[in-house]
Amino acid sequence: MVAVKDQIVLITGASSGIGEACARVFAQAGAKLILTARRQERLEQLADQLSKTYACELHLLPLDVCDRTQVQATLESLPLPWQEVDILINNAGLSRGLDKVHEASIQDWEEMIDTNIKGLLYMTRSLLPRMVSRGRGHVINIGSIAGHQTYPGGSVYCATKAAVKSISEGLKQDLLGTPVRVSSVDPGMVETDFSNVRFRGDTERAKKVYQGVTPLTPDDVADVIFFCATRSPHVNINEVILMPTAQASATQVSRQT
Ligand code: NDP
Ligand code: 8X3
Repeated sequence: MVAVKDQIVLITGASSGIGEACARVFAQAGAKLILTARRQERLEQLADQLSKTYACELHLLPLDVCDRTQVQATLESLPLPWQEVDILINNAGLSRGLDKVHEASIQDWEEMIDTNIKGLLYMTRSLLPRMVSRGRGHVINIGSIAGHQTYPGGSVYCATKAAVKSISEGLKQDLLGTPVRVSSVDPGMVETDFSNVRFRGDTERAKKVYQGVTPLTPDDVADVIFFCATRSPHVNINEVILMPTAQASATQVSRQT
């Protein structure tokens, strides 16, 4: 196992769910964290807890990953001690709606494509050159089982996660011959704000997604991400698919009634 102590880890979508759980795991292990998301106050609350509990070094970067100009400008002007990012965790992402293509909102599609695909690419394009020139780095993309299997009403969200899968595979090929690693961590059902965001605050509908099931927790996923990040430098975990024991595929879930 390789220690992440004093490594700089940049986590997108650190204000909630899987990203927040990653922040805790890496903070506990002594990493230096750059935490990004749009909701600055949530980042500040998390930073406050982490610095009190783990005394870790933190840099907060309120950022909309969809805003290409903002992403480029912000990452180009990172303060000197934070410029050498060792691990990029591309976690920011969302789903909107669960509608048939002929009925869905085009605005919802744009938001998912802009965040899950273009946002991930902007972050990667900004940070990867320095990893390559330095000869050290790791990009960890959060995909989904939705990138492996399409489910009814999920065509565009699933397409965005299939794109993440292709981008991870392509990156692995592009980076061949460099020491920079690429992993894709692809979870099934994880209980976070994800369904609340998908159903725009309809908490009853969101709760039903996890009814009668023990879903994955954000910590379960953060554990796997941490595992990928801490292998020996010659080991690249390409892809991990994890799902609750009570889930067999995107559409097959065993519920206790
Ligand atoms: P949450 O809704 O809890 O977290 C999503 C995070 O993404 C938030 O921190 C949010 O921060 C951030 N985010 C969303 N849009 C943007 C944006 N434009 N710019 C910057 N940050 C943004 O959901 P999860 O933790 O579940 O989701 C994390 C990732 O895991 C996503 O990529 C999701 O697709 C994936 N995933 C989730 C699964 C699940 O069942 N929950 C299963 C498989 C994959 P803010 O709003 O403050 O900007
Ligand atoms: C999130 C999991 O199955 O709701 O990516 O798409 S699923």
